[in-house]
Amino acid sequence: FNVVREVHEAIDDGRILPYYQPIVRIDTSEIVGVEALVRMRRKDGWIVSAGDFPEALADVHVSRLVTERMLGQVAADMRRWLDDGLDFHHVGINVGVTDFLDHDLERRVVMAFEAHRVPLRHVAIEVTENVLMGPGDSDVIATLQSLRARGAVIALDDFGTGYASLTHLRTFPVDVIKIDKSFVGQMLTDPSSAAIVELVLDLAHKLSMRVVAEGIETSEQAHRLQRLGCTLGQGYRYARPVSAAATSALMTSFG
Ligand code: G
Ligand code: G
Ligand code: NA
Ligand code: MN
Repeated sequence: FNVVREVHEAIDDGRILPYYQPIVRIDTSEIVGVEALVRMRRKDGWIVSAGDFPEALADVHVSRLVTERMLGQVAADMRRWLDDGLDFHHVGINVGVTDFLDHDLERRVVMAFEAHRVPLRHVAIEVTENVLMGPGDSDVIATLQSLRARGAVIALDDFGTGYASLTHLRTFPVDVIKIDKSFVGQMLTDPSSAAIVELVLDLAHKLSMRVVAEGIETSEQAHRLQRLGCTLGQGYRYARPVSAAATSALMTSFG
């Protein structure tokens, strides 16, 4: 069975939904935000993640519909959290290369959040280096600049794994660098990974960017990151991605 068709059907049936993974202050484990991650509920009820349907996110038509669903549901969830008095800074939304092809991403983002009266200052747009370096890069950068001018935060995801060179950090409209989980996962055993983490933290601070360490799984990793001056993190040590309802409960209990 073709996975692109399966996702298309899931869109029609309302079985495409966001899960959320908390982003925390490493020193207190206090939740400061979440990252939205797309999930598909299969007909058998099983929930699968984006890694299981990359072809669908690469398909121009289907990925557009997936993004539409994600924007709408994330905005609605955020409205509910704000109404419930839950305290969070940002909710991150992942966008890929295909999201920029129709040149209307800014309008789509603005409309989705306006429809639910959610201020864009609570929204983080997560892109990878490859999105910034890809075809139509000047248009991508202009779109991100406009979203940023409207208050959104721009986060550079999986940092260190893509093609961007350090000089690009000067010109990219970036507020937050997310250190890829591969470096965090190996920083205690591999000196080069530790050196890269240190370098990214140093560089980001000198460029006045914030840093989120991804893929924190152990308290040892958390402590080392803290000693290196990394204040924000994300990973299974704190929470796995969970449903919107479970996210409210997490934000309530920690907030
Ligand atoms: O949660 P998970 O393992 O499935 O994420 C796998 C990859 O899919 C990650 O690189 C993540 O950035 C990407 N991803 C997750 N959610 C979305 C989404 O809503 N849109 C796009 N374009 N990519 C996503
Ligand atoms: O590319 P991106 O960073 O958006 O991908 C996020 C993916 O990483 C999600 O699929 C999420 O489930 C996964 N993830 C989140 N925290 C951890 C972690 O601590 N360890 C591992 N191995 N994966 C994680
Ligand atoms: Na991401
Ligand atoms: Mn990431």
